[in-house]
Amino acid sequence: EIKATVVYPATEKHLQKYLRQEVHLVRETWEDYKNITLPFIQSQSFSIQWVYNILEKKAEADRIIHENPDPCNGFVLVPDFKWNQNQLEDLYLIALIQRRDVKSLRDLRAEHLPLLRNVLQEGKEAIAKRFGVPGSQLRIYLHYQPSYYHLHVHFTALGYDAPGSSAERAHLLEDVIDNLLLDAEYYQKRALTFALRADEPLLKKFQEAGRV
Ligand code: G7M
Repeated sequence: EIKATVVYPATEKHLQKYLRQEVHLVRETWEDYKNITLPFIQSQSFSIQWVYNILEKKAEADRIIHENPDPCNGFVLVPDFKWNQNQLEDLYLIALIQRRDVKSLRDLRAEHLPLLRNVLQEGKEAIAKRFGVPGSQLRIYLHYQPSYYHLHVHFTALGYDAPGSSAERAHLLEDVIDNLLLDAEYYQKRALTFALRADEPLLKKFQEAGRV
C-alpha cells in the first residue's frame, strides 16, 4: 500500500528537490535558449555518466528490454529507476539514444526523424512483447527541461499519473514527430514553457535577464 523512495547519499540538491517550493513558469524563446539556457547548461556539470554506462553495458546490462545498436538512429530501452517492475500500473521505461550530440528537445531537427520513429515503433513493440501493454495504453513523451541533457524518451502506463507528465513539462513523441514534419526547425523557432522551482539557478538567470 505504501511506496517510498530512498535517496542515499542525499546531497543538498536532493533535499531541495523534495522540499515543497514555490514554482514559476518560464516561457523560453529560441533567443532565450541561446543566450540564457544553453550557456547555463554548458557551465554546469550535469553528470550523464550513468547514461553512457548503460549504453556501454557497464551498468544495468541485464535490465535492457530492447536495443537498436545503430550509432545514429539506435537506442537502448531500460526500466526507469522509478519502476520496480512488480506491477504494470506504474510501468515506466526510458529510451536512451545512442548518439551523444542531442541534448534535448531544443536540438531536434528533421534529420532526427528516423531516430524518433525507431524509438516510437520499436519501443512500443518491445513493451507489448515483454509486458503485454499495447501502445494505446502508453504515454510516450520527452521532458523539457529534462534533468539530464542526453536525449531520452519516457514510456509510462497511461493510467499512471507519473511525476513530470504535466502540460508544462511533457511533450508527446508523436506530436514532436508531427511538428518536425511540418517544419524541420520547429524547435529552433517556437517558445517553450516550463516550470522552475524558486531555488533553481536557471530561474535566477532568467530573472537577471528580466525574462521572468
Ligand atoms: O527527463 P528527465 O531527465 O527528467 O528524466 C530522467 C529519468 O531518468 C528519470 O525518470 C529518472 O528516474 C531516470 N534515471 C535517472 N538515473 C540516474 C537513472 C539510472 O541510473 N538508471 C535508470 N534506469 N534510470 C535513471
